Amino acid sequence: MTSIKDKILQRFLTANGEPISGQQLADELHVSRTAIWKHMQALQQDGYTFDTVKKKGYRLIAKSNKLDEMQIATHLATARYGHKIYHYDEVDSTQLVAHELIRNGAADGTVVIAETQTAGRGRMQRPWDSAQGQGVWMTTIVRPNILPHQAPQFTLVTAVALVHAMSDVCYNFKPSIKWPNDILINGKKCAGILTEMVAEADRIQALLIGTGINVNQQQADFPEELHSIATSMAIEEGEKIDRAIFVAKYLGYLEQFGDIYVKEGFGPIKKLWEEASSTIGKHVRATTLREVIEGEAVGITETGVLEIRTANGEIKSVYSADIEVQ
Ligand code: BT5
Repeated sequence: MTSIKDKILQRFLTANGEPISGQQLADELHVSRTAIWKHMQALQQDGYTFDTVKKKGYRLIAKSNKLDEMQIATHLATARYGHKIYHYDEVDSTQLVAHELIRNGAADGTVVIAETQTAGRGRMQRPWDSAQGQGVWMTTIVRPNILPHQAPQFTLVTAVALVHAMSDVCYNFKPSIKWPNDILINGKKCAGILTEMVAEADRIQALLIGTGINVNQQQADFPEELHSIATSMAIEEGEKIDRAIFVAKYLGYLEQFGDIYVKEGFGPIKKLWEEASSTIGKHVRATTLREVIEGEAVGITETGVLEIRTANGEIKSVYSADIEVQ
């Protein structure tokens, strides 16, 4: 249930800068003016700035920098995804919080977002740099009716959703997908996807779609070791991006493409994926847990597996790997 404080915020976020009086809010929400005043104080502590317009009431003049539920909700146009958002200032990892929520029965489309993570991680427990307030460090819990072996395909569904959302809010670059889980802009990594699953032998209980998206960092915000390989949407766009609008768009595409995938299979997603990929046709070096495979990335299969043609003409299937594009 939406709290009174959130309802007040919602009114201001959709008032387009017009003033709203305390009395009007009190009447609409059936609470006292003192209660309204207390909630306004709390909103100011959260980072929202209001001024008072004589005889007319309060006006929202600056939003908080935080990626809280209400800011996303104002832009959200989904049937399920993002209807429940857990927002934190700091967590160890949004994946760990999501695991706990799944144990407690969290619904399809539940989202966990943090302003920063102290133990954000990539695949194989690699550290993930999660600059305070600058990115989208987020896990979406999805409960698709698919089999456990299909889970990696959801990483590709997510990648397609991310590039579509980025292209909706940015105009100065074209993001591309590096198989399987990276989004690149001008050759540098702007986002990474970590898909985890809670499953029984023949049934998925839930997928945890972790997305680390560099949104508003400047080059100096990245640690030294990432300078040559990482970038952000703001660096490439040349201006700051509204994270809430971006997240709402991403959730919209994730729900849309996820539903298409569950209903129609991987075919329609494969087409969108190929349009956005920068891996196909390139000479690549794939490091899997067992071997290193070098050759031309010729395509992905109907199930999302990468196929590489080696120097002796053999086609090798790669299910999971780190890819260097040469
Ligand atoms: C990934 O792993 O790319 C998946 C990253 C997923 C992070 C999200 S954040 C929300 C959710 N909660 C979590 O704890 N995780 C998820 P991988 O392909 O293994 O890439 C990891 C590598 O990317 C590291 O070894 C670094 O080289 C590099 N890296 C780390 N932080 C980065 C950043 N902010 N931007 C670009 N590259 C980064």
